[in-house]
Amino acid sequence: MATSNGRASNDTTSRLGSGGELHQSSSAPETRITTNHGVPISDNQNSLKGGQRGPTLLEDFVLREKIQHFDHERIPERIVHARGSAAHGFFELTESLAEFSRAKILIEVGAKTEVFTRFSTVAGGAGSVDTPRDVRGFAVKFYTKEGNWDLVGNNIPVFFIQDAIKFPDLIHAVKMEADRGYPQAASAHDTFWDFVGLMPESTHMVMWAMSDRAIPRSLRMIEGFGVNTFRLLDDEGRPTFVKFHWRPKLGTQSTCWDEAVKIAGADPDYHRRDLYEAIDKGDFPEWEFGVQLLSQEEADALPFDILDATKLIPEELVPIRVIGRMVLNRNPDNFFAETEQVAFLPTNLPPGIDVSEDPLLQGRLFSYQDTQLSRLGTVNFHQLPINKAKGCPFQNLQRDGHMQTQVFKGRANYEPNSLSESGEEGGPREDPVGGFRTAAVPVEEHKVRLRAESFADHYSQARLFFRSQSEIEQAHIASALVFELSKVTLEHVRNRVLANLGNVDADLAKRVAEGLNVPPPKPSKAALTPQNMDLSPALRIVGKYPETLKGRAVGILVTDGADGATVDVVRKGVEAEGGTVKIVAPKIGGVTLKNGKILKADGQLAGTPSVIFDAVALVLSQEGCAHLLKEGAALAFAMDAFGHLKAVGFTGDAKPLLDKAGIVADAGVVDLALNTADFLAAARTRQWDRERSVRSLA
Ligand code: HDE
Repeated sequence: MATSNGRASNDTTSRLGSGGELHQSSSAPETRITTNHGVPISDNQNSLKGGQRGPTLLEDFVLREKIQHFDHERIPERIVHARGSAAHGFFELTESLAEFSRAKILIEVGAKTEVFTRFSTVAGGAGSVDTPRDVRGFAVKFYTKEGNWDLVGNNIPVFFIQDAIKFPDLIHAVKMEADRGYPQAASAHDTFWDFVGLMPESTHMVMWAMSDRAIPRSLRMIEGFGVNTFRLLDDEGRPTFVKFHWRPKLGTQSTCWDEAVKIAGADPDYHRRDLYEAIDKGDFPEWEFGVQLLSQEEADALPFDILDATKLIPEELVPIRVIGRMVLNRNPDNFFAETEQVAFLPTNLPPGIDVSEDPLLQGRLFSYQDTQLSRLGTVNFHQLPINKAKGCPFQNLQRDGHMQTQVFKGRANYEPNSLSESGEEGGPREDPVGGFRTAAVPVEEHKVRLRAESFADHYSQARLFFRSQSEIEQAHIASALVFELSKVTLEHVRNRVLANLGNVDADLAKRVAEGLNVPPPKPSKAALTPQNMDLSPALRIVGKYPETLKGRAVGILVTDGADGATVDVVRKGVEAEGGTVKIVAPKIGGVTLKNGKILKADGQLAGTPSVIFDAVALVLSQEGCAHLLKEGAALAFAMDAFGHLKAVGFTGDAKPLLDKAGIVADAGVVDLALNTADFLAAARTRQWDRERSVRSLA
């Protein structure tokens, strides 16, 4: 019997009635598809028509509701930080700050607070790629007992601008150009460099943006910073300035620029997948949480203004005190409901944590609440599950608004009121002692539109950052500047940036000018003569964290006839250090090893390039290698791994492929038959000594 969807009616329970007629009873209510209003649907395959080939009928509310909901599923993406990836987890306080703050989350050692953390790029749209050269957002929502605390930071401790009023200009300049709609997710274009060249205050951040910090290997391997200066307040309201820091247990690691570009093509979701898969397999990323604390006197004694977001406080001047840890241990259940709808507000501050007069932060205090209204479409976005305060009750006398999900009882929607049964004052009231209080700091009395004189030094810390870098990292900064400025079509823009670089470091300006093959212009006029600050090695990446395979991935390329024992030794060594091994083969079905066993592949060669791994091993048979010599993807696999300074392990039969790929012997190219330990040691880091032999650096 033809049924509505052409399928045998085996999808409902059929039974014969007393008269022998066929009854089809419906499936259990909780398993039925319904309309959004609970009406069970009989057919989700066909719209209602006038006859099998007739017109669809307007009365088909099932079709109309479904299509109409679909038409309105997208909401405006974030105006910046549109592309993000997030996870749930917990924060645990390991050392009390009771001496400085009354915030329970900073006092109760051992207490665990639920968090939701969203990492993001800044410039690209929601559908752009994970590995552009860009800042990474590092936003943490702590669901504390005293209300949500949103620490909305970045993976770079300073920012491009000093005053919030310039933020729309900065973002307009860095995003795709207004007339042509490109480039997507890139700073290497005219408008960005025109803007930063005209804003010397951005120079320090430009150094960071051109450093390897902006091309992270993984979101699990980035540092985080609150950027702005905040205050802690103790019970008596005594303020202490504070800077917040996140330090990844896996260490900070970056890619090479060429690698980042290729990853963007091979796997636009590289960071999102890396975070999701690590958590999914129980490899939970963890960060230490640290603070830099200083009194007003200590702040006044510094040679820069801590209210200026283009300045950092070198750790060598004010050490970072580790007081807690964050572990991300659960993936979102639904990307849109959680990662897209989460709303971070720097104004979400529990009692005992307060803002400072940093003009950048001051502007942020307005912007986030405001932007959620257009993005989430209601003043009640705090009632969405992901935004709802969890660790505490929330009540007040605010009412109504779109999507009001709370059903308030009684008439008292104002305060004070005396409408409770007993006639006394009823409903929630302010708490002068336990409620949030602002630091009672003095403010000047004149209204002015002025930039503080103490903000005028735009080059000393840019110089500090550049000169504190290792030689390798300095070369990467210079090369990134050459790459980016080579994409600038306006000579006067390039020259202005070069002139500013002349105030950072004359040698840097010279190297970049040579890289562009243009004469280095005179340094631009600096408002204040740049000072040589004591270097801060803590600002480096290279050499700052232990070399490790933990959280890293090694790709083993195999062919038929490969030696299974070699694969096993490499796999065991990598996994023993907390790394992951993926088997890559010409076909996804895998290969037949020398011993006749089948080794399944995790990835097919053409779709699993070496750029997604931290190190590679080529375990090939002679015949298998002969085949791969004609396979471009295999050559690229080997060449890119070598070119990206990765360890390359190989079996003797793989030598022809290494030779054709131009791979020459060095400490990172290891014959696995001789010594797997050397391969594992090399795989824990990048072969920096190789770099100058594989690419010209500025
Ligand atoms: Fe943001 N920023 N920002 N920002 N920001 C936003 O709010 C803003 C700045 C940061 O994963 C927006 O919800 C102003 C610094 C992150 O959802 C918006 C200024 C830092 C995220 C906004 C800044 C940040 C945002 C857009 C200059 C590091 C993503 C979407 C004064 C401390 C949060 C949104 C998430 C998002 C305003 C500069 C971090 C437009 C006005 C500095 C991590 O409100």
